[in-house]
Amino acid sequence: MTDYPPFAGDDAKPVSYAEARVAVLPVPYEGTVTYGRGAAGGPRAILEASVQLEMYDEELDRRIDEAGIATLPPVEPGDAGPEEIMERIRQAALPPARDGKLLVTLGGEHSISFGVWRALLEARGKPFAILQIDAHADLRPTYGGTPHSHASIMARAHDLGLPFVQVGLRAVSGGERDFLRREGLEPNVFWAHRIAGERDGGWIERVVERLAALGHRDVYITIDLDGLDPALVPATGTPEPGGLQWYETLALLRKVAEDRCVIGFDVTELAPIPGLHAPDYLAARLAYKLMGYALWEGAPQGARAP
Ligand SMILES: [Mn+2]
Repeated sequence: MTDYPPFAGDDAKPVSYAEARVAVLPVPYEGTVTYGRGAAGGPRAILEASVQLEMYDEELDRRIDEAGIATLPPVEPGDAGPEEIMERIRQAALPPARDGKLLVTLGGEHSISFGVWRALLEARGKPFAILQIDAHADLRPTYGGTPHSHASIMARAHDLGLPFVQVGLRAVSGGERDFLRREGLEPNVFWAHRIAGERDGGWIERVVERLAALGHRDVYITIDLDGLDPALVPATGTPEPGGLQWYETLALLRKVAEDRCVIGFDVTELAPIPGLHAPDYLAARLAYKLMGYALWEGAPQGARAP
């Protein structure tokens, strides 16, 4: 279970944990998935795909691994319940959060973000804004008998007092829509069908404006891979037609990193399909690109490279 390769494998610049500016935390957990299974295999698939990454990034014109990438031991879920898993994630995320690393969590199902947010709140002593890329609002108060369901993660963000902008939504319950309206959160939702009608990317500027209006310079990005077009990522538990394309996803992430201070992110809900490597590799490339954007494209922060 623990014999994962480190992110980017032997090609990456070898660094100690102390030297690394990026900490990667694998969380192979899928306790509450409701449709397709397999998200527990996400971290292994992403890490194994990351070994194939080209370290040089033509867009940033540098090797992103020069920042130093340390891969932490995975959070082993065993047969623990959701509450205990969240506590284990919090404990694992706390040291890198305290050390000011760019914290990159690889899921696992989407509920895992909660443990990471608690660690970041505890380590930093102040809230931050969240950018969520997802097909779903994840605003059900509970689901399947637990508040720590993949379908409830943004309700937990709301509980924690972490404001958010949601991008790519296209499968939302009436109750979730009511919640968005009642709480005045609709201006922070960027529906997938609206984005699809604006392929010139004008919406990206408005996402950045909405994030800025939340009043925190620091932003955490939570990526449910079902936010992207399932033609790109069929390997996910609840694929939904439509969604974000590759280059607009990158443009959004780069713009957010330029304007805000990205303190961490997660990539969740990859449920690998044997023999189909493209989604695994996409997830690895997405994580690597976002490391680069976060470290070299924006306002100063502790983890930022010189
Ligand atoms: Mn989600």
